[in-house]
Amino acid sequence: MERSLVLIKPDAMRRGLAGEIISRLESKGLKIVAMKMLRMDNALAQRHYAVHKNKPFFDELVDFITSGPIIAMVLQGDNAVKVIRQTMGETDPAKAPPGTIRGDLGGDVSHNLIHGSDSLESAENEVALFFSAKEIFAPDY
Ligand code: D4T
Repeated sequence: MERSLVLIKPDAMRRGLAGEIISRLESKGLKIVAMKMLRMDNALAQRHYAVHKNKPFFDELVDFITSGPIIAMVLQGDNAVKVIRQTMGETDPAKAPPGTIRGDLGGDVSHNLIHGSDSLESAENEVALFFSAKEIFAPDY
């Protein structure tokens, strides 16, 4: 079983899509083992997106992710990282196929509703940025 970090981004919160996104992920059999609503500050955004530091879109990305509240969740299940990425669809919603969160709910490449860790290694690091060990439940509740 894997654990991965999901962020429901400010655009999804503003559009009232949090419930739909959570529902799609739970329906895939993923279990919510941690969850909180928060507004990321600049320092947390810089750490979370550190790999994108030199990208041309970095400042816009940090401004957007800190622009309003988000929901951070840890989801656990078999192949959680891959299942979440498949359920999200491609980064650019215009390229994401129907049936995926981004393909069905839209947006654009800078406002694409959801973040999911892209590897097991990133998942471990990202989960630790948002949650302490005691905030994460065992999945057999
Ligand atoms: P995240 O990291 O948010 O789950 O998105 P992805 O894993 O699908 O996409 P990514 O790492 O390539 O990009 C990180 C983040 O940057 C935004 N972005 C991306 C942007 O604002 N402009 C761009 O041109 C690109 C490529 C969207 C997601």
